[in-house]
Amino acid sequence: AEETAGGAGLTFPQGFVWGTATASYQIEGAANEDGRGPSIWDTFSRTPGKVVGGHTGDVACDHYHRYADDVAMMADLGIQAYRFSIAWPRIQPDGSGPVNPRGLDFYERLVDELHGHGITPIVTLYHWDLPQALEDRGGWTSRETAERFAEYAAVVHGRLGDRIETWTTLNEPWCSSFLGYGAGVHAPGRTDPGAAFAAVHHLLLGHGLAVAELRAAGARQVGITLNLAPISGSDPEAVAHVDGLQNRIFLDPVLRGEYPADVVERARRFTDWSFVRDGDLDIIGAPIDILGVNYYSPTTVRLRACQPANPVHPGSEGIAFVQGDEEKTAMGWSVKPDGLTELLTRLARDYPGTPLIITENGAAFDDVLADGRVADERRIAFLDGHFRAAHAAIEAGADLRGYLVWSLMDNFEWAEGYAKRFGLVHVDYASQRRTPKDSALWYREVIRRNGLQA
Ligand code: GBH
Repeated sequence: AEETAGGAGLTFPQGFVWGTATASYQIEGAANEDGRGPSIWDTFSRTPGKVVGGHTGDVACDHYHRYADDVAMMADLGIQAYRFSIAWPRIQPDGSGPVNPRGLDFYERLVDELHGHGITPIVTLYHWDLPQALEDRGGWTSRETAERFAEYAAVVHGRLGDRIETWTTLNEPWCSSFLGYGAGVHAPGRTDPGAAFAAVHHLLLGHGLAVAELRAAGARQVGITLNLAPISGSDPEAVAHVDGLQNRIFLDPVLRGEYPADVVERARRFTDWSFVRDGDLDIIGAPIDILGVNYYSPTTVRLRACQPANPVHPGSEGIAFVQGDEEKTAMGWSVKPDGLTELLTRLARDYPGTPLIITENGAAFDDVLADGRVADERRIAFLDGHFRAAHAAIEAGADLRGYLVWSLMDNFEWAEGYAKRFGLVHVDYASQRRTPKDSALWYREVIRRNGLQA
């Protein structure tokens, strides 16, 4: 597995962290074990028609039982850091009140196993598996959920605080709000743009309240992960609309303590913003130590009369989302490594002073396992291109500290079920056998060299 995708050799800064990422509902399985309560993704995935093939996370990669082998496999692959998420419904089955110690036990075992193999754990406190009991009381449209989230964060820190350096609060609140409450393609499957904006605010408030709890408890490094994308197009108004709803509605409150005025105006059709209370933005804008960036592809927009609104972008009537003839992944997403350079340099320019880490980047391709091998040269080329793009951003001044590839292994790809494979490691769901793909062996070399071979 020595093939490289071409280009000059290059080396990353000393101390640059290479790793992989996963999320609880996508890999753990054991949905009904050791006192775990139901989450919105259990409910959603069991609702006919919501997930391709009717797949659920009931078994997934069975990581809950196989975590020790999975950690050993990561160590074999030279992985330096592992980003995983904690399932809130394992810790508080009802979303509040009594703590389930067996849930905490699992993550303590996982973290100890990682440390035992010299792998740095990076915790995500919320990667979309909201306890169903909280959704039944309004979910993220309710202010109460933000308060419960901060309590949950404190509970987790109470058990793991002495062995975790880096905490991130939320994964991709854009997906939770606009896909979950606006477009209904993710759990909880609501289709109300007004609810999506309320969810945005309460997710951000939950982030801010959790940051305060983590700080008070002495957490060393605290941040949030956002899915961000450069938006381009010839019409500035269309670009501002989509950039506002995709990027600035999260970046500005977290890093500047304010909602962008144009986004507030654009959303007035759907909400009067009465859920924003005095003092909330001070809480949300409290300093963070690191910004997690998830990058998959850029977005290009164009004005087109009579174009109906894209349900994931409220108010986007007249704006068409266009794609060129560039390569697409199995998700249909454009392969555009340059977008990553553009995104990172924009963050360094518009939001200076916050160190960055890529908490997710990767791709699904139609992998074939044959004779114990997956020759996924397209994934190698994808990663090679994106690593080069990240390096270019560092050269241009972006303070990028690390790179976590999505994903360690094939897993439950949300509404796409198990049909889409993002892993560096192939999973045979019948046998639960793991097979490192060629990309995993190539990545091991990248990590060993801290860079790319010519
Ligand atoms: C992440 O979300 C999640 O954090 C992770 O759990 C998930 O498994 C992984 O990515 C892969 O999906 O249609 O070309 O406009 C990804 C968020 C938002 C990225 C929508 C792609 C649309 C690209 N995605 N975006 S396009």
